[in-house]
Amino acid sequence: MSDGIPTDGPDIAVVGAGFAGLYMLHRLRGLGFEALAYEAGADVGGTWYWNRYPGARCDIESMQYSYSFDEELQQEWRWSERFAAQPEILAYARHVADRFDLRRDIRFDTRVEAAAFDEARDRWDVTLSGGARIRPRVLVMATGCLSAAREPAIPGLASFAGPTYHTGAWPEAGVDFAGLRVGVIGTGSSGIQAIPVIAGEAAHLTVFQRTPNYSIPAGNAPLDPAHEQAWKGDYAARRATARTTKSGTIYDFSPHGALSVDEAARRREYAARWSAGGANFMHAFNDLAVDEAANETAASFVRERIAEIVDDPQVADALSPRDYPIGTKRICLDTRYFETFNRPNVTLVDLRRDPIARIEPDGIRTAERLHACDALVLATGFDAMTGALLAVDLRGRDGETLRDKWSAGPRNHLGLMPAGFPNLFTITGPGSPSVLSNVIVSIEQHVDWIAECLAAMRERGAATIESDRAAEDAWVEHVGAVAAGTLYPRAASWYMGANVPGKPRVFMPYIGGVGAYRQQCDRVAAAGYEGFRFGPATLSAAPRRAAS
Ligand code: N01
Repeated sequence: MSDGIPTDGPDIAVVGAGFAGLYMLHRLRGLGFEALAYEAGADVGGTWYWNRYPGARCDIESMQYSYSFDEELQQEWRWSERFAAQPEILAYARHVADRFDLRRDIRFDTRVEAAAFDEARDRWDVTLSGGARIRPRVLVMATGCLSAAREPAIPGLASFAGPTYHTGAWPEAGVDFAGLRVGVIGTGSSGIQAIPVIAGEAAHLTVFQRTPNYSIPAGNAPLDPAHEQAWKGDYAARRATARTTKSGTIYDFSPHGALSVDEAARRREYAARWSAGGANFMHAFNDLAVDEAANETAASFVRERIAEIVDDPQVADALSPRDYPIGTKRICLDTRYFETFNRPNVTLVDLRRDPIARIEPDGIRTAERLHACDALVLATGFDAMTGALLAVDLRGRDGETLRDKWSAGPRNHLGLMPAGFPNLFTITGPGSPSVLSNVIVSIEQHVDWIAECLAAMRERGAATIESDRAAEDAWVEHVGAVAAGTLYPRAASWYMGANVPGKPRVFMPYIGGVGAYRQQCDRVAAAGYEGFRFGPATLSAAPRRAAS
């Protein structure tokens, strides 16, 4: 396949072997399709393969952040902590790959670089790293929402004399910060998790913060065996409930609005949830995402806790978010994050007051002075949701590029398929609940929908499926309208594309909720894939069954 002459390759190509790619491969195999996955990394795990930075940990509880598709799998796997750390989640992904014998159909260290739809053959012409080409009928993008790491455009970054690490592409061998002066740029979820751990290792840590973030104590602890048993004894029913919720996660949802109770009751509720830890805090009242005054009660409660925890009032003030509603950027969960700023070896640089001028060989120069660093950590996030998709040169009908099609923001039907790109599915793509949900719940729903759609295609003898432009227009409008009814667009967040210079400001995920979204997808399928069009098989494009 390396001579540049297109060969057929698998019938279905899955791009990525993270949680989405692994389950997609398993489902396709179960349906008798011939599929291969192509993975840029050397192993499975996706985001949990690349994000090995110190302190990396899930912010959804272990008993909920796992696959539900196999009862034996969910019964046999044992999580050790309430919130699993990256090595354990990666071990879980590896276990799944081995248990279901998926590795034989994954091509590692292979990046999908380009894919053009060949209208004469109804096949994708896909170029892999190294120049090999394959011609699958169907392309499933399981590329993840937070997988295109973003380096900041700070002058002089390349001139830094010491090593520079990005949290989203951490060295497999780990990094020893002992005795070093470390600079961390960025205080999103990644920075907030890494900072306390690096502070414990480094001689000195300087944190460069542009925007302070709301963070709630995770309350992580060894997993309580009684809690584990309660879940495992009732797993199927709890998973079914989770699928009907807004975020695909069971929380202690309050039926009350924040302003419907008096201040003392409100504070009691916040205090109880703050000490229990976790994102349950954000469900203390049912209107925090939509009512500004309600939201402010939660935001000010967090600011008060920061002021209590941090010894230096000036530092506490700089760490206190004020200019966007709580929860409209992904809420962070931490382990002694604010406490870290009481350590004598930690300095906070408030970039809003003292901005970075440039990076020099010896460190970071702000308007006021040079902050000497031996190593730099970029916790600067991702070109989220669209970055990994647009990193592949995707061309649909008439040679239209996805980059052009999405130049004013992502467009697709149901978050599953852009019009003009037949047989191209996106798992947890923009326009679907994806990053606003327990992503494994959303992955399972998308994979099941796509698998059943492909089976329906086979049944009909169709060669192609593609979404209608009118259906796409209606969906994009709906996604925008639902977001506009919330406080989310108020924050300059990566949900809005605001962290990438020049990226269109569009609220990308679907905020209508996992339960409501699933119903819409199911309704579309039950109505014969309403809003999608099947194309007839041509001789060269007839669907194939796997030999096995
Ligand atoms: O990235 P981010 P992340 N100069 O984009 C700063 C998931 N996740 O990797 O806000 C100075 O949130 C930037 O500042 P500002 C989770 O969904 C989950 O932390 O743009 N600073 C910000 O502080 C999360 O939301 C888990 O002003 C610059 C930071 O870098 C998502 O991934 C763990 C800068 C980037 O924050 C992304 O989180 C980790 C510059 N030029 C991640 N450019 C868990 O499950 C950027 N910044 C717990």
